[in-house]
Amino acid sequence: MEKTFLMVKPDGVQRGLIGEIVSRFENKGFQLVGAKLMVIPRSVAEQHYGEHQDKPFFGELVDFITSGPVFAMVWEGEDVIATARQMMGKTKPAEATPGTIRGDYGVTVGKNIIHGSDSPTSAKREIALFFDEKEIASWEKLLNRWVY
Ligand code: DAT
Ligand code: MG
Repeated sequence: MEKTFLMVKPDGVQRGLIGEIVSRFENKGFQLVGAKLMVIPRSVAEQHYGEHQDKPFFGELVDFITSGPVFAMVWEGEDVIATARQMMGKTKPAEATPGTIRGDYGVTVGKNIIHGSDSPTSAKREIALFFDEKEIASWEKLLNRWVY
């Protein structure tokens, strides 16, 4: 089954949105297989956002994502990578549809609440960057029988 890396960013943690965000993915029918509250080391943040290292906002982005705890998660499900991106909404909250996480809770691009992997390749890379294999639980969710 497909896995993706999702993360409530420091603004979402500070605003008390962890529970709301976890609920949305649970209610959708996806399965949580890993989660932890952590402060991201700067070197890990620079690797995580490596594709943006030449962008003018890179320094600010790394400062922000390391500024306080994030809630890092691994979720599993059919087409979870693309579907989670849909549920997050567009990068700029002003362009994100109401009903999406960024559309409902974000105002500015710099504080857009949630990160999610954008492809199978980045999901694999990001899960490995944030989680040890032993931190990922393989479990049978009985409700899956009513989802699939
Ligand atoms: P996403 O988080 O939707 O995958 P991205 O990978 O293009 O978006 O950018 C990563 C983060 O960088 C994004 O969530 C917020 C920040 N960011 C993107 N574009 C920005 C911009 N023009 N100004 C400031 N921050 C930006
Ligand atoms: Mg991205």
